[in-house]
Amino acid sequence: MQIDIITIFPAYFREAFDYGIIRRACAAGLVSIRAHDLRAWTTDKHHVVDDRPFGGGDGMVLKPEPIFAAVQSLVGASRRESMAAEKRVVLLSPQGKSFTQALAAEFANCEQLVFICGRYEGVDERVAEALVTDEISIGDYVLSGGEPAALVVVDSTVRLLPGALGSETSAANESFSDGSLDCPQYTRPPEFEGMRAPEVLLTGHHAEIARWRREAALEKTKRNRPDLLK
Ligand code: 9D3
Repeated sequence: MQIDIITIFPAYFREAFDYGIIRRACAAGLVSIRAHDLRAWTTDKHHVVDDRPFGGGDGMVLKPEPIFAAVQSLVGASRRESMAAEKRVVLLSPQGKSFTQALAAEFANCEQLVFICGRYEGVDERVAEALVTDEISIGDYVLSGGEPAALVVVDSTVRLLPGALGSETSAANESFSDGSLDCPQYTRPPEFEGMRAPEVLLTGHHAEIARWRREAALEKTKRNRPDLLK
């Protein structure tokens, strides 16, 4: 898989993929991830990527020309209809659809993902209208730009690539695929500052441990994420 990130802050991503599962996936050749400076696709002397909004208002809007040129050079097309189904052009924006595990699984089946990181007050809407296949938000809170959202989407997608996870874990048997959260985990010491790990976990009684874990996971889900049980 090829992943290209279009941003005015390429250095933000410098070490972001150098850790853990994502690093292993890159090293194994499952994916190649590159961050590109949007300014490389400007044609004016001062490499201007933004301009004032038509109709007035505060802040600046990312201009369409450098973004269309960037996608044309990275994908080989600058209209959504002329792109292969296995290529997706993703705009990270507060106005997007909510990102979900199901969409991460869809992205994991693609051959190329291009992420456009918004900044300022927004991105010229012709980008969303004609170029982008998926306009995505990662949740209902305000970020200062699309870059942290791109990290989140890339991380959750790349770990789903076949071979990215060790054989001990499989993406299929994770939380969010079955509608409840993971159970609480404990490790040594059995008592820490007066707090004991649940005795049942120390017994080696596998059937009782499994039952305790199911119930503890359900309790935790009721308390922290009742929406998952509805
Ligand atoms: C809706 C807020 N806008 C009102 C004028 C201003 C604005 C806030 C934040 C415009 C851009 C941004 C930058 N955020 C993103 O680019 C972004 C984002 C987010 O803020 N929250 C959740 N997901 C995402 S994906 C990209």
